[in-house]
Amino acid sequence: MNLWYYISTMLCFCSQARRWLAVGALIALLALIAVPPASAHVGDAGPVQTIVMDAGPYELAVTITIPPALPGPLLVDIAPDGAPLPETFEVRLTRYGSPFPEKPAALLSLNGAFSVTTRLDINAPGDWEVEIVARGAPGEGVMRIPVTVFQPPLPPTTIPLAIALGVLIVSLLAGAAVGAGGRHARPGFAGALRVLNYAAFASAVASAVLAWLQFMPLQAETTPAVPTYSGGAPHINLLLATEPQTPDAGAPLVMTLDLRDGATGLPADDLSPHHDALLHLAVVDDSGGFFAHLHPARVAPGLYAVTLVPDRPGMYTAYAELMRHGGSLQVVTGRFAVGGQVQIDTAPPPAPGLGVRSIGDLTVEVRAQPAPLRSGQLTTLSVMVSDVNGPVRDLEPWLGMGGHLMMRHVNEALFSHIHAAAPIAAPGSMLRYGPELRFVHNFPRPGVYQAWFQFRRAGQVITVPATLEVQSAK
Ligand SMILES: [Cu+2]
Repeated sequence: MNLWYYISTMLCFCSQARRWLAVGALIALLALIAVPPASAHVGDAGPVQTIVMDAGPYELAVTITIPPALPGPLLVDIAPDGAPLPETFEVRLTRYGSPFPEKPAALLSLNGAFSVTTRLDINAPGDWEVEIVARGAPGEGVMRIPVTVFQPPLPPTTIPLAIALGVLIVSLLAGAAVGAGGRHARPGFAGALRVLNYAAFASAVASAVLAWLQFMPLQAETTPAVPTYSGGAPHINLLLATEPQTPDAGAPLVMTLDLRDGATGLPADDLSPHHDALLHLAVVDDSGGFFAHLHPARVAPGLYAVTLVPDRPGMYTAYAELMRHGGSLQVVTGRFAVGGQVQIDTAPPPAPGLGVRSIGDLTVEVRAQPAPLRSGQLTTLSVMVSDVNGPVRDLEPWLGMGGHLMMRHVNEALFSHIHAAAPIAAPGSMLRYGPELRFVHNFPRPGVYQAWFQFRRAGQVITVPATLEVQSAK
């Protein structure tokens, strides 16, 4: 008995129930193939992305989850990241570049919760924008987050596979109908059944081969491609403006950052999230006494806005750290002037050097290894954090990191942003850090550096300013 005869006999005499079961399984497989997965294009960090933005008076951490298949729900989770707290949120969705609808897709109230979540229906791949309007007693804040829902093109084997599976289903169904009621033994029916069995067997083999080809390359390309530029994305020019144009110390000012493509001059609206934000902004006055680490809200394509209260008159520098799709991190700067008087009650004294200082109810020791600091050598700077109960081990991730250190040289155009040498935390992680946070750096030049160590505890971001004197290399 040859193999072909054996298989056709098996197919011929398999029970009707088994045939129907096989048809059901094939239909389920077809449904699976018909819905290709969608995935995030933003952040190169997978379908879940947290974005921190300062929208008006509120700092909000928004976690967006791209649907795994289309159509599907886009999950938007909004968590205030400290006081003041808004009371309500309006959430709107639109295609990128189209006006937002008048009527919000969701109206949410915080009501004492840590966060609120809503689902927005996404029915097509491409670029979208999510608008969040936060309202409360201190006022209103707006942010607009660009979201790209990526849908990979169908593999070339999809249509042949669907045809092979279709032939398989039809031949099995026809075989079930022809062979019903014991007719498979009758001469005319037996011949037809044999032909149908051959068709079923051939299409089953073709389906198996095509299915293998269909799913193998998908596993190799789980990360969608991001648009890249030949030779890297052009640089960004920052146009900085303040409202009022000549702000006073002690009064709020609204800073707008207009980002333009260094080649075309058009708005640069392809920022890739990095460290939980599209844009990290450090604002420092020339004395180094004022420091703010902010995350301006995107309000329009390439346009970001943030509110801050400078505490002393003088010249200020804004360092904007950003990353374009297909580019690497870059820092662009802008300058602005503040008038008025020093706010004695809020302006902090000059920052101490290495050693112990008190910050609120914490004792923080700033250390350097090796000491004294010298340029051109690998140096570990660290903060040792303790409170009345001893060393602190419950420092929370902030922007996905255990700690941040921003530094600049007082006389040179040197700005650095260093992260603590510690594990990176995923959104919602329960990872805790402490008591020591270490930062590794190589000072390129001797001189005086202004430094700000930052970490988070009990939901509050703590800033430890320090003045570091770096001697010449030996
Ligand atoms: Cu930041």
